[in-house]
Amino acid sequence: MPRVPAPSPEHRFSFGLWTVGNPGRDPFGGPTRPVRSPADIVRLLGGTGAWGVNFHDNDLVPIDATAAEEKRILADFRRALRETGLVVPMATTNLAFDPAFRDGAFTNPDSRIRAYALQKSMRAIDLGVSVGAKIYVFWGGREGSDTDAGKDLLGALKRYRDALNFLCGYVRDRKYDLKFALEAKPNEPRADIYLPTTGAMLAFIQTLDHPEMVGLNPEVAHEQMAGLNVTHALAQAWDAGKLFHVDLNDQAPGRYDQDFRFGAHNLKSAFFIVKFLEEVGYEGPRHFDAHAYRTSDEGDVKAFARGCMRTYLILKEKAEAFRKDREIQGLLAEIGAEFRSMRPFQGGYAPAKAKALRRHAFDRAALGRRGFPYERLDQLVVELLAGVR
Ligand code: GLT
Ligand code: MN
Ligand code: MN
Repeated sequence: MPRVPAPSPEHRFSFGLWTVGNPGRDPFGGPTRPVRSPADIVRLLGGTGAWGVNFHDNDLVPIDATAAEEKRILADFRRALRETGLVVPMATTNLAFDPAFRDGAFTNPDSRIRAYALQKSMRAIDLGVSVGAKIYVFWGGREGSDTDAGKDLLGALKRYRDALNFLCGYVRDRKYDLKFALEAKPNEPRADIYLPTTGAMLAFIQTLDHPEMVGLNPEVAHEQMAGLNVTHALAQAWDAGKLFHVDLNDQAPGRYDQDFRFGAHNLKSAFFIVKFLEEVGYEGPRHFDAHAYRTSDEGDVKAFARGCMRTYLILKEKAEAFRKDREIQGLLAEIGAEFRSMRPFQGGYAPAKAKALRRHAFDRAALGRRGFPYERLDQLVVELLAGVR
């Protein structure tokens, strides 16, 4: 068994204040853990090997804070960052909690609420940039519908677009070094959330005024809630040059938004995620948007944070073992073997190629007899993950 390194800043692991700071509230019961101050959460993370801490504006500064309170909170937070060496890679706006956002923020039918959402976002962007954030996430949890009666779907998309265009303009005007990352989710808290998947958002980005400023923050659990394969979503985002950030966690199919510890439910899918990110050379934050079980006490919350990072690093070792495994590589070579006779037909279109290909005689029956050794390969992956290989 290879040595698993301890998590350290070079691994670029980050957590949100709302994740490790979650006091264990759920729709059926109040907190089971004390509410910690932002500075305290930073100190808790400081001892775990994490690199970064992210926040919503109101995780850091309560929505009703006075200017004096804001100043004190920020001074404490900055001191904790200095003490621990943690950085702020990402920030975001809370456009979900306040009753004003009950029917959405950027897509709200009420133009006053839309304008307020823009004002809140500009202020939150200023706050994030002031502590070093380079990525700004937009998760539109309330942008959606519970009933489509009364919903203008095309109007909602237009408003969403207008809001992001406005905020891109703001960032450009201010000359901030900041990129936007959109995060999809199919449902919860709305019955249906607009732009429900990473793929839907990818298409939407191309309709914005500054698509180069806007990428994606796919979340493992959110794609899984939609019944999709998150590694495929990551691949499409990467292929488009849009994988700006990633929210790692876990989820059982067909359930509510569970936000489990990374790898807690489906270790094999977690392996394919890590393998993909490491193989392509993803250099962004590895953000764990996950929550400790409500049953955890504070000590167990630390174990949760360490668990997320340790599982990632174990799976990274396993990805390396996969790459070095001769039997596995042999099967991959067999699957991907090149056929020289097909070379004349490869590459881009050319009239001569098309002519030759039209004339070529294929042995369809022989092609139909070819099998692929995925059973053998998958069992080797299982054995690798089970630690018997
Ligand atoms: C909220 C949501 C997450 C988002 C966060 C960013 S807030 O907890 O469930 O998936 O990433 O707004
Ligand atoms: Mn989630
Ligand atoms: Mn998330």
